[in-house]
Amino acid sequence: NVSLEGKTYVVMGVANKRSIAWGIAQALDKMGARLIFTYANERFEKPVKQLADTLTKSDSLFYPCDVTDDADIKSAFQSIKEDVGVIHGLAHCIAFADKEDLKGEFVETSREGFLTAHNISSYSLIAATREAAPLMTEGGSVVTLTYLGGERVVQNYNVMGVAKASLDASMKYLANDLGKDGIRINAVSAGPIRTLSAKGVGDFNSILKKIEEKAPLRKTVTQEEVGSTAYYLLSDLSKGVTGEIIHVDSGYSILG
Ligand code: 0WD
Repeated sequence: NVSLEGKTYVVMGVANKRSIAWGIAQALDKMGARLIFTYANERFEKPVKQLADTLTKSDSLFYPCDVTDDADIKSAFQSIKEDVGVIHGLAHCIAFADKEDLKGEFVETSREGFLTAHNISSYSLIAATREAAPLMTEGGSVVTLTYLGGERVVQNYNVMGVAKASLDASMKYLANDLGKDGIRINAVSAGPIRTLSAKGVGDFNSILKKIEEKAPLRKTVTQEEVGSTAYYLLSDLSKGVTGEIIHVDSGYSILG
């Protein structure tokens, strides 16, 4: 165990207690980190603050940050700089696609739906990392969340799969840029977990069922399992690791 006492991490994307971001926040809190939460809009302010009240540490900070707006991202990290100065890492747990693009045939994807998915789910990593990196003056680590649908075709995942492929490649290019500043960036490819976002994916139940039947571990993964791998990537335990995708998926991705 490597303590995160004295370290500060920004967690983007806690919507409710089922959010994968919340699993990451709990794992970091358990190891003694101070947490900073950003949320998309006022609607999430109260629930995020209520969740943070259940953490062991009570020094969390909260900032609105709609990742479709460059000015919003800039001002959130500017405020974080003024309020805490140095940060040690960032967990990017944000994605969105229109529901109608998460079912049926991929070939029907509209230009607008394609751009929305890529804007929120992929470009946001680049924009947030650009603003966060200057605050990581003691070195740092960024983690993003991806999914198998970016590596191969997963029924109904459609445009989000293509956005995840873009996210994965962005993560690698960012790793190459940031390495010289002592900043690492990696992705966790999580198995399916029932969250608010997952509700949008057509026939999500059968995706979960397939994992229980076929994955080597014969079970779906938990937020806690994703959280502890994110902790590993955000801590010095993974000091030599950057540009990597770690599958936390009960082994499902090794199957043909
Ligand atoms: O099965 C799953 N649930 C998997 C999820 C498997 C593999 C990967 N993932 C990924 C998702 O694609 C996403 O990148 O994990 C990440 C987190 O998703 P989640 O935990 O499944 O879903 P959810 O709880 O709905 O969180 C998504 C967040 C929300 O949080 P906040 O508090 O920030 O609002 O993305 C947010 C959404 O509101 N979000 C935005 N945040 C800022 N600006 C925006 C936006 N414009 N749009 C959506």
